Parts: sequence; structure tokens; C-alpha cells
Amino acid sequence: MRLSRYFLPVLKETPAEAQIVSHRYMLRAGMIKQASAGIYSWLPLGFKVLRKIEQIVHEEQQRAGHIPLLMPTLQSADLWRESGRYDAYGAEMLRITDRHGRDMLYGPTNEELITDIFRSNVSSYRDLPLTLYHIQWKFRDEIRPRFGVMRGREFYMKDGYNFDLTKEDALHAYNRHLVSYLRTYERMGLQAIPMRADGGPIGGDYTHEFLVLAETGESEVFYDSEITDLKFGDRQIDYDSVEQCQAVLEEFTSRYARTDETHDEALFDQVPEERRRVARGIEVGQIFYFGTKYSDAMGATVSDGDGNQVPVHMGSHGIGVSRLLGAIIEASHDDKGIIWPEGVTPFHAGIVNLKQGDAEADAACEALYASLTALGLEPLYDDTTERAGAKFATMDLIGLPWRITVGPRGLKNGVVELTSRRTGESEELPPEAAVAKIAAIYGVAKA
Ligand code: P5A
Repeated sequence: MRLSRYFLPVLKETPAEAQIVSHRYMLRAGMIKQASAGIYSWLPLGFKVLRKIEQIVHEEQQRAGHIPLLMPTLQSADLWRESGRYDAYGAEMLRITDRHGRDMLYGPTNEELITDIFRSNVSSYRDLPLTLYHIQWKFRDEIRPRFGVMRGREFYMKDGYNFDLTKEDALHAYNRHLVSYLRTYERMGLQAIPMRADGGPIGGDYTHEFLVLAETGESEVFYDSEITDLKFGDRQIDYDSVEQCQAVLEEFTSRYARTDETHDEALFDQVPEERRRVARGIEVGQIFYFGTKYSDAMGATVSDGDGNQVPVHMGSHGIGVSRLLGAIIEASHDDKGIIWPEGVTPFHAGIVNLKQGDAEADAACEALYASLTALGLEPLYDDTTERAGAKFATMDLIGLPWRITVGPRGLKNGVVELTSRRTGESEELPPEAAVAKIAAIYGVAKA
């Protein structure tokens, strides 16, 4: 993409309404624009990162064997009356009446809708196990939407639902989600710690939230500091293996880690004092096992092979896809702007032309642009006539992990400058070597 043809409305001023750094930078970098309280338009740069995060979520869900589908945002109130949640959900549910006077709602979650799909189509244990998921907009009329995409009213969520014959099978599905979530967050450069939590309006009493530690997080958390040493890394897991998934769950949940909803002082006191931590965290996901809560209420049963009709065991599993943008920025920024982890960066590298209009500099930039593009990478080429200082400030603000700076002086010596956004370190090297280095970082072959 050439900056002169892009739509990147960066702001020089810090917007007064933004209280936390991720919200400030998302507004300043022209990623989002508020449409009304807690509801945002996703401008091109923000939309690009949202799509990258969504893609990682899809890949990891499908790696775990979960099947994508797409359910609507508007739902009929009738299903929610069956489960008993139509009244129970309260003021957070946005209720709508259509022209025929039918009660509708903008879905805050999809347990009822998916249970209805299941009961209409599945009747035998032979079709289990089954996990279906989608990534779709949700609406919760939060009393205090704030911090930009962090607590929106309209937000983008991956929500998945498992259907199993037995509790044991459903707990394997739970563990499989825990493993796939660890992988998912690490690919985004995040450490998200599973912590025992409360079922809230979704239900069940076996649930973990995934928290990214950050001072600006809305949840108070209590944990054993040893837990922060755990890394999932690049281990290969067989998602069908009950033992392997169970082992990961045990490894990542055996130390004390709880949100304030389930915090237990007496248990916490058993953690050696020097390892006890009280901190804040951003909830980027939550997994639930709630047994037959919805299948009992809505009559979702299967034949069990022994001539009985039994209610299916279920769980649901959510990732806050739009909230993740905020969480990643909270975890990765400096006083100049965002620092995108390579896994989610909107563009792989920036190209800054220090002297637009200089034939040699222009040609060198065009050649870099063509080489990176040929590798399947997406560079953002600042081909405007702005001053160098302004170009650098924009690149730092929007946080591309790598910048190639091209100017007549370097070109005389046959070099360009490659700079890491994270470390600020620069090196001078021939253009082809800069391209090779970026290709290696992103794991793409140089033709
Ligand atoms: C699990 C999937 C559920 O709704 N039903 C389907 C279950 N869980 S949850 O914890 O309530 O939400 C899942 C994740 O969505 C994000 N989230 C939000 N993001 C932005 N703004 C909001 N107002 C908001 N509410 C929830 C969180 O990341 C949460 O973990």
C-alpha cells in the first residue's frame, strides 16, 4: 500500500476522552472512530488488524477440530424464553420489536440459537462429539462502555459451543479449548493466564477466564508468580488425545490464579509469600462447562446407543476478538506509539522515502516495494512529501515492527537503513539484504 493512496487519518492531538493508552493510540493512529457510545467504525488500519486477529482465531479453532458456521446478530426472543434467560439477562440485552410486533434482540451470546440448531439436526450419539463456532458481532448494553474497544457495547466475539454425550467428553472439549486458546494468544504475542472465575449469566461453575496482566485491566486478579514462567511455545498437541490436553490443563491451572469473583484468601495464603501477586488483568477470553443447563431447558437430546434419550453436555467458549486489539496495545507500546507483534501487524514493514521526488530514492523505494510484495508481504510505503520527522512519527505511532529508510546519502554507499520498532536499533545494509532479513523474520521464502 502506498500511503498517498491510503486512508490513514492520524491525529496529532491526544483525544481528551481516551483514558488509557490503547484507546488513545487507536484513535490517534486512525484505527477506529466512535459512532456512538461503545460503538465504533473500524477504519482501514484498525480493520486490517481486526482481520489478522480473526484469521489467527480461525486457524487455531480449526486446528483443534472446531467447525465454523455463521449465525445472525438478531435473534428471536422465543428461544430465550425457553431457556429462561429472556428475563434473567436484564438491561444488558438490547430488545427490539419488529413491524409485526415480534420480540427480537441483538444477540449478546448464542447458547440458545446454537442449541436450537443442534436439536433440529442431531439426534444420535454417533454425531458427537461436535464443536461449532462463529465469529460474529455481539451487543451488550453495558452500563459503562469505556476504554474504546475494550468495553464496547457492540463488539466482535469468537464464540464456540461443544456438544458431547458425557460429562467426561465435554471436559475434554473444555481442555481442548484451553490448549487452543493458549496457542492463539501466544501467536498474538500475548501471555494470557487462565484463572478460575465465575459463570455469571452464561452459567455453570466450572469456568476459566484468560487474563492479560495490565495495570489498566478491569479485573482484579490474585496469582502465584510461578505461573508467569509458563510458556506454551511450539509444542505439538494431538487435540484428540485426552491425556495430552488434560496434561496441559493441569500444567497451566495447578497454581493459584483466580479473579476476585472466586478469590479465596485461605488458599492464597498457602502460596509462599514472595510469590503472591495481586494485580490487574484484561479478560480476553473465557471457557465454560455448564453441563445440561441449555439442553435440559430446550430439549436437546440424543440417543445414547442403549435405547435412551439423554440431554447433551455442553460448554461455551469465547474470545474477545475486538477487545484483543486493545489488550495487545496495552501490552506492547511505548511513548511514541504502538509496537505490533509480527503475528498481527497490519503491514509487515514500512518504507520511508526521505526524499520523495529524487529519482534514485524513488526508484530504490519502488524496487523494495516490488520485492517485498513479490514475497507475499505487505509493505506500507510512505511516498508522501512530508518531512522526514513527520514520516518517522507516523510510522512509530502506527507501530509497524520494521522500517526501511531510504535516502540519497545511503544510496550513494549502496545501503538503506533497517530499524526495529521494538528495540529502536538500526543497521545499514544493501536493499536486497534488508528484504532477505524481513523475509526471514516472517518465514517467507525469498525467490
Ligand atoms: C462464551 C462464548 C460468553 O459470552 N458465551 C459464548 C460465553 N462469555 S463472555 O465471557 O461473556 O464473553 C467472551 C469474551 O468476550 C469479550 N467481551 C467483550 N469485549 C468487548 N466489550 C465487551 N463489552 C465485552 N464483553 C465480553 C471478553 O473478552 C470475554 O472474555
